[in-house]
Amino acid sequence: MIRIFKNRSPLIRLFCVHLWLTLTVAAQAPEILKVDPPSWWTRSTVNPVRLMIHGRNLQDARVDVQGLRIVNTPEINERGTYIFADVFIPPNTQPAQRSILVTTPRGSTRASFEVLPPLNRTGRFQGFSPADVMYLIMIDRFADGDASNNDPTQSRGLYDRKNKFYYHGGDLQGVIDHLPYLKELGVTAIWLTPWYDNYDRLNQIELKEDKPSTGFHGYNPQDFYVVEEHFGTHEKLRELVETAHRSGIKIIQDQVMNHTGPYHPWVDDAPTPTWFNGTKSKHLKNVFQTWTLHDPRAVESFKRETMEGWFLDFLPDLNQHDAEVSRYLVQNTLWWIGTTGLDGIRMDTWQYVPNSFWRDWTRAIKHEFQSFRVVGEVKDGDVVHTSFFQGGRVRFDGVDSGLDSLLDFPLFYPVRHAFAEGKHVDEIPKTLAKDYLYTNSEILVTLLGGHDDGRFMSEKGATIAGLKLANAFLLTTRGVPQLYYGDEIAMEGGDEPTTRGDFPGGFPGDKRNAFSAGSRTKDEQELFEYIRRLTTLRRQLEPLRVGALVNLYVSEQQYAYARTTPRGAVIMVINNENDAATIEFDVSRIASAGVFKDQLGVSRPVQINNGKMRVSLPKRSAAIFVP
Ligand SMILES: [Ca+2]
Ligand SMILES: [Ca+2]
Ligand SMILES: [Ca+2]
Repeated sequence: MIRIFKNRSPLIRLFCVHLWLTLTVAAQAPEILKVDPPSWWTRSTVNPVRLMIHGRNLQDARVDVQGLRIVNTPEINERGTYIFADVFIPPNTQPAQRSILVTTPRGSTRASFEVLPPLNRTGRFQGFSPADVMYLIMIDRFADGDASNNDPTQSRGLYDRKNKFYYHGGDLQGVIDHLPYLKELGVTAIWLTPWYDNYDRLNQIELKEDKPSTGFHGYNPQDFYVVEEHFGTHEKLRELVETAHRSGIKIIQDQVMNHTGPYHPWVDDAPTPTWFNGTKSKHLKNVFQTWTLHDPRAVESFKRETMEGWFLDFLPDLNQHDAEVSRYLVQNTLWWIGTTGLDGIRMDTWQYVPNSFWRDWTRAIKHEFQSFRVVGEVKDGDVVHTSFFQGGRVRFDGVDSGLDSLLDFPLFYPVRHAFAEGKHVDEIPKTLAKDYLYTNSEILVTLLGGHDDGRFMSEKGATIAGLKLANAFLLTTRGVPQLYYGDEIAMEGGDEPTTRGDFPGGFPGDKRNAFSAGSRTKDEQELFEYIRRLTTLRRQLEPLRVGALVNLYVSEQQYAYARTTPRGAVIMVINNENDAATIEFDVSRIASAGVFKDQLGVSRPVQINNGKMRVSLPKRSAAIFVP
């Protein structure tokens, strides 16, 4: 500046100073980059709604929303990059796009906020129950219904079907296109892996097999309010929920509240100083001492590395004790439900988030959507540990988390051992014997496969006969059965990347289409038909959905149990041995006489004599007996 002023006339100097001032002020004018949430509905239990306005030069800002009232003094962070403002939405507000005006002494700028009508509740926000058959879909790997989003402008170069760590093109349209297939299989609820917008670049932090990877799995959000561009749009998501509901299929959203992806903009510009537990350069690393979480003797500081440590040392751990974080996450959850009509949530990494936060979060959900249900992921084989996280009881920490359901990993491992590896089947009733530790074991989500474990068919010793037995057990025992996409056609994949293989026929250029019976192999077709038969029986026979589970007979490789209601009973017999077996057991509690017929075509009808049932089964087979 000084050099420019030298040897200039006073008039030119004056002009230069004026220009410099104008440019400086313009450079400091406020700018809005994003508003979370972008919309809300009238007559919500959340009112006022807390807006988080992200931008630049927001110091000393005043916020006005067209036709609505800001009811607090907005809080603004020191760097002037975030404003928190409470907007009140009177019940009779006309749904419309509203203009948000942010004014500072240096200028003003606008953004928009939409007031929506509340969605009609009929057939929406339904929750899930043991009457459902859930089906887990990894969106990117199921079906590509829209090739135009495979290599989007905002994230070029992340699509490569030959690379198992890149996007493969699967999307929400692909799920819509295959709803009839799922209906045919007997599915009534779909759990979709996270559809949040994940990072638009290669991940250079988490190398996979020494090479950069992508966020195709969905668990590394860069924006909690946007649908990933490889998967579709918010409109497409709404279309999926509506179409699924019309087919009698519910939608379960996979959410993550423990951490963000490594490239979330918050990492370099946190909305509050305590937004994360630590910072990118200084934080604890997660040590996964999860047993400390249910230990009444562990002091809080002992649990910190597990509760607040960053996963793998690079997934930024959100601090739910920060009131702004807590409020942001609660509203984010309600927004997805309230703007789409979805029915349930599967919550990732449940145990690494404080129970006190979950109490507030579950209360907020139930307050607005009474029938809604949540299943939490606590990946642990121990019932003592897992059951601690279920709600319905105040624990030693003085908190009832309010959590409805858990993924039943304690049952998952014995099921794999028995039916894939051929180990003793009695591990299953021994695990079920611990059900009293749960506040409600009937609502647990049971599974024999998922996206974080190798597939059933890749276990040592796995056979189609074993997989049929596993499905027979899963679809007749207590709980809400969850299938994993592709297990119904015996897909293989021994580890995390290969367990997430592409469904054959879901992608352009696939050699065959296993969605269609004519293209399935004999084994695939036999298994598909068997599972379809089981889901049909579960739908037809009330005891299989709501009956009490009663163990009738257990030996190393034979297991008999009943599902009973005051109106009827169904008796299951499983022979897990590689030889035929005959067993006899007492059923006097269910029937003293009469004939029971097998619904799976394995056993001849069985006559009950003096309250005893004698059953002969071929090797590795199961029968479902009804009077
Ligand atoms: Ca696609
Ligand atoms: Ca993205
Ligand atoms: Ca945490």
